[in-house]
Amino acid sequence: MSDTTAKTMNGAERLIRTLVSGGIEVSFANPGTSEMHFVAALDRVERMRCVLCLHETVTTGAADGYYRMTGKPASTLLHLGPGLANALANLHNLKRARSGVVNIVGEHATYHLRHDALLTSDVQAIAGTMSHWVRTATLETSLAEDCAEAISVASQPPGQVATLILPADVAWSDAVGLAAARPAAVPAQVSDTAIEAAAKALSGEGRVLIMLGTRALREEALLQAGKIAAKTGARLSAEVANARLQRGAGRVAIERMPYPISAALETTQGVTHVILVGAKAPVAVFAYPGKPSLLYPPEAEIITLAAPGDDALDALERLADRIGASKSLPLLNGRQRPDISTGALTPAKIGAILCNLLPEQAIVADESITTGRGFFKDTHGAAPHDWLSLTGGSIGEGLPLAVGAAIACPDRKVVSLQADGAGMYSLQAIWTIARERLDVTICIWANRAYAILKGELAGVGVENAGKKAQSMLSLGDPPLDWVKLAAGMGVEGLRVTSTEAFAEVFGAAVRRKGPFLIELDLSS
Ligand SMILES: Cc1ncc(C[n+]2csc(CCOP(=O)(O)OP(=O)(O)O)c2C)c(N)n1
Repeated sequence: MSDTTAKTMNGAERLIRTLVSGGIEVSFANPGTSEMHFVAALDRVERMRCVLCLHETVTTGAADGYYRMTGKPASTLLHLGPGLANALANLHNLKRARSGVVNIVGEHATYHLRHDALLTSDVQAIAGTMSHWVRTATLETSLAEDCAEAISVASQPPGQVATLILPADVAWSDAVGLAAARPAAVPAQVSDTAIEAAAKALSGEGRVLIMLGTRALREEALLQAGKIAAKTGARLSAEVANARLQRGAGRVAIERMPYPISAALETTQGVTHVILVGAKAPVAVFAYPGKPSLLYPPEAEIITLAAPGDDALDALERLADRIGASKSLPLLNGRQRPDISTGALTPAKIGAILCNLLPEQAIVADESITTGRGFFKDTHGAAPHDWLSLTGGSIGEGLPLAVGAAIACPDRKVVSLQADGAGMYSLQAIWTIARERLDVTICIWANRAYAILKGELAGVGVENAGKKAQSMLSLGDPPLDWVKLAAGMGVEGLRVTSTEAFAEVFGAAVRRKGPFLIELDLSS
């Protein structure tokens, strides 16, 4: 940076240089007029990779995938209030994943705002709903300092949303000064009191559930949790949806909290203590008439061993040590190779194929919804891999997550497991996958329905749904043609209708490098 400190440059260039010097080298962008100086400055700063996304929901979903895999924030570039509004659904998922991002939103020039031109809106208010920190840069203050602060905020463990609003005249005016982002705080060590409280619960008579989330789902932390479970008989569970779970053969066996309330309650029946490690105590995703919201006995004691931003590995190691579990043998998944030869193309067969053929160190971006209900269980014995799920329930993040993960980890295969309805929210991501030549195999579960909502209709107590109601849950007329949609965006693909064909095409797709889409016709 020193060579550029004294040089005159505009705010946009100063901003990009500050981002790069703060370790932010990827920007997921969808610019407009007010961001043109940022776009122009890209050619003057070498290390910034700017990834064009054709809808803003792709930018924030990709930034989430990138953070989950690198632990480093990316930046976005969004166009005024409407661009930010388009980005919010996946910003919500990103925030729920406890990821960090420097969310840059262009704004009208400061002197232009009072004229209420047609793209004017309350950007600060829109940003406030999904951000931990919002700042509008001004001509009077230092843009570099604002940017450095945004980077620091975004990097605070476990990760935060920092929104920096950039008026066009701040971007085009000269900006001086250098600012360095403060190093991110390291995850805090938990207190001895927290270790003692957890140890006491584990040594008592009761039934203990250990809920693991965030960093506690990484391989080494899971190993410690597995030792604690082996020693004490405590049950381990991940949350219903998890940002990144390291799993597969040779890693600690762990289930997720089931989505259906009755199944979740079965797993927590009789639990007297819930120990939280980077996770929240489980609650139902929705309320249903006559069913509880809490997914554990209300009288159970909740003990927080580690908050999501704390050092989960250290906490689990100390706890294992404290209770004498350091040498216990955890239950590990064995490598499984279920039969995949023939039979109808059912979800169970698909799960078996995934278990056999997921490549070692694959990154799975899972938005499978109904078709994929069993995939998590089906793939415990797959080769070791990372599993990313939809953390905020706002559908349309699967394909963008795949973009971010593939940019974060160019040497690993990304496998996108995608329900068709959810896929339509952000299919523009396929174009970015093609343009950036990302190593992603996309599997589309084409059941041509909002299948999950059929069950939800019954679940909330609606009996005898009429034709109009049923038609709201059908995507069959006209049928979506994903192979053509992908071809139209530069990605090759094939439709398969049999188990044999899926095994063959998926196997070939994951062996070669580069994008490929497989549409599985599950409509019959
Ligand atoms: C942003 C957003 N809009 C709407 C919903 C409500 N919703 C939940 S699931 C679903 C349909 C999912 O259909 P599909 O992706 O095809 O999955 P399937 O159940 O058929 O496997 C909808 C519309 C949501 N969760 N998020």
